[in-house]
Formats: sequence, C-alpha cells, structure tokens
Amino acid sequence: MNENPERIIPERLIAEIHGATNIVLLTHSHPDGDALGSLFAFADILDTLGKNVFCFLEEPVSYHYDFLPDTKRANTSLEAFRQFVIEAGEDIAMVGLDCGDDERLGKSKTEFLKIEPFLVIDHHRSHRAFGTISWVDSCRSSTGEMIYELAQALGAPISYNCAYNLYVAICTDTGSFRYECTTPRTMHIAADLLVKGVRPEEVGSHLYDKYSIERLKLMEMVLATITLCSHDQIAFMHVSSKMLKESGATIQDVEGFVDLPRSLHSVKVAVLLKETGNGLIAVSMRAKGQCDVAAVAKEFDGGGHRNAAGFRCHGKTIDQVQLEVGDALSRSLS
Ligand SMILES: [Mn+2]
Repeated sequence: MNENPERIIPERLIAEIHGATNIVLLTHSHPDGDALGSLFAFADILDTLGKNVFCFLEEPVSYHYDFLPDTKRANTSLEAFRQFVIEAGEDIAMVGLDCGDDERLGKSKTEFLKIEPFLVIDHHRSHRAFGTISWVDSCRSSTGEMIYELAQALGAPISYNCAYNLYVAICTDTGSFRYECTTPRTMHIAADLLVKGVRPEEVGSHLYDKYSIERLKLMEMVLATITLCSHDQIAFMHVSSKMLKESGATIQDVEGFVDLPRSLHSVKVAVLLKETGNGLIAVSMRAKGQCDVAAVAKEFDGGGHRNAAGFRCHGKTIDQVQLEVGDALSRSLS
C-alpha cells in the first residue's frame, strides 16, 4: 500500500500525536459525513491512547448526522476551547481534518492556526498547504480511510463506535462505494469495520431514509429548475432563498440534491447553485468520468476533488454564475 512516498504517514505527525497530552480536533465548516465521522472516530482513538480531547465545531451537528455515535462530545463554545488551551499550556496539538485549505477552518481560523503544532490530515486534490505538519493523500477515498490507517500506525484499537463513525465517513465520501476513489484498500478497511460490528443496512437507513416532507417539497421546486447545456452534458439546478422559505425546508435539506441531475444518462457534470444569504451563492459540481471539476473550481477560487468540487461567489445573480460556470465547464469538456 505504501509504495508511493506521499502515502506514508509522516513520522513527525505520529510523534507529535504521541507526544501531546491535550489534542484539539477541528474540521471544515458545514461538515459532511467524512468530516464528522473522522472527527468523532479520531476522538475515540485518542481516548484509548489516554489523551484529553476537545472536539470543536462551529455549529451544532446537523440533523442528517445526529445519529452518529459521540456527537454529544462536539463543543461549539469558543470560550470552552480557549479554556482548554489555557489549561493545556505547552502540552497541546491541534489537528485539522478533511480541510482542503485553511479558509475552511471557519471564522476562528486565525486563532486556531496560532497554536502549534498544527497537524493536517486531508485527501482533497486541490489541497493548499497550511499548518505545521501535513499528511495529504489525494489517492484516499476519504479522511475516514486515513484515520483508520493512522489508528493502526498509532497502535490504537478501533472500538465499535469508532468503526461506525469511520464507516459513515468512508460510505458518504465514496457515494456508498460507487465513486472512482473507491480502491481495494477502501473495501478492505470497510470489511474490517463490518467485522467490528457495523451493520451497513443500519447506517444506510440513517443516511438515506429519514428525510422530512419539507425536503421533498423543496426537491420538487429545485427539480423544476433543471436546465441542460453543452449537448446535454452539463446540468444546472438551483435553490433560491424563496424556495427554502416556501417549502419550509432548511439549507441542510439541500444535501444530496446535486446527485439528482448527475444521474441523467447524458450528463457528465451536474451543477447546483445555492443562495446562502448575504448575496452569497454556493456552487457544487459533481462529475462523472474524465472531467476534472476541481480544476474548474480553482478558476473560481474554490477547490475539491476531481469528481466533486465547489466554490462560493459574492455579488452575482444565479444566471450570471450559471453562464460563467457553463463556459468554464464547456471548455473543460471539449
Ligand atoms: Mn472528505
């Protein structure tokens, strides 16, 4: 597995984790299944090594992921974080999980990055280096997969709760083991998580069978906005603030919508544009096959993976953004 040097876990990263008693775990804002699963799994692993762990999240865990074991240990209080840091003194390490760049650490990133060592564990293709020591491997399906390997390297056992969180992390970032990032190693790790007691049908029902009627009402409105271009290879869909209001759904309910146009036979790239308030539009792109949407996202100062990427922009209308993204994607497809 470790034939490629970048796939080897840096020894300094392992040494810093062994060396610190107090560890703060962070992940990206608006965390997905991989971010949260990796965070809670790593917290559990560090518990078994006798560490004091502080899991910071900017916002409470979204209802989509409130079934994860250990969500209660997420702390959204900056005051509590500061107190933890004061009590830790010099004996501390920060860990940023699943963050493609430091902007994604959220509003308090400057405060977080002041504390050293700052360890970074990530698998984004568009990763922009930050922190003191990084382990970045874009060949990995998920940060969850990397946390599993790290547990082995640290000599830490994987509990049932930890296995459950890792399984959710891997399952969500691989689109239920469908995306091209799914490797034989991914499957070996998933198999071991099942040996530890995880039941795929249970995780699947939590992930995919518990939506609200408001979400379906919103989906109906959003599906009505589908437009195809570039010989039906690109599909656009958008969510406006008005739709959110009228359906009674929340912005969290939009999760997974971008996969709907992606499922069309002719479509190579699906794009979802979301009004997120304050004049901001969030753009998510999902590709099938060879189109590298991370490269397109980069043109707009965003990032991600080859098949899943995004960016945010300010002060433009949905139509304007759609035109600009359509141009960039058409160039990339031709
Ligand atoms: Mn991820």
